[in-house]
Amino acid sequence: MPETVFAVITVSDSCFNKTAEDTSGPCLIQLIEEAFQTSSILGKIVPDEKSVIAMALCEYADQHRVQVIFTTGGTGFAPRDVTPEATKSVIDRECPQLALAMALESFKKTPFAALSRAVCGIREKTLIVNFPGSVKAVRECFESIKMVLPHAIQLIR
Ligand code: MTE
Ligand code: CU1
Repeated sequence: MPETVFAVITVSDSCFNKTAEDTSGPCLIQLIEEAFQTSSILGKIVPDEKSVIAMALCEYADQHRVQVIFTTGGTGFAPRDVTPEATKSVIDRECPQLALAMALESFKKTPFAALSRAVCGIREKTLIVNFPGSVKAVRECFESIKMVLPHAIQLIR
């Protein structure tokens, strides 16, 4: 079985422009390292542009053939929050219950979970999971699905 390879895409205009520091991407990388004992984690920062996000997703899925791509940011209601639309444009199959699992756990923490439009889906053999942009949300959402990820990865390949 090939080693599981992950990718983390931080979706944020301000992090891309370097007017803000990316804290959620590094946090997510650390969570993956701890949970899966791996350092095979690719990562990049992209602006809140649907086509650029979609291109990054396709690059990791089609060229690097990573098993799971996590995105952080751009799931909310602001005009430039388009990560879910970019994700929907590249997936073959949606995984609504994975998003539901995150939402149910998130509602135990905050009613503002209602403001995330996060999408999960599969492109060929790559699982794509949207997380909200804050470190707090990334920690909570990762925790809520990490237990089912190994079996999910096993089923997809
Ligand atoms: N989900 C969890 N688990 N914890 C959080 O703190 N924050 C919410 C929501 N989901 C939050 C959460 C908030 S305040 C917003 S605005 C939305 O995610 C969208 O965030 P994003 O635009 O950074 O993706
Ligand atoms: Cu918010």
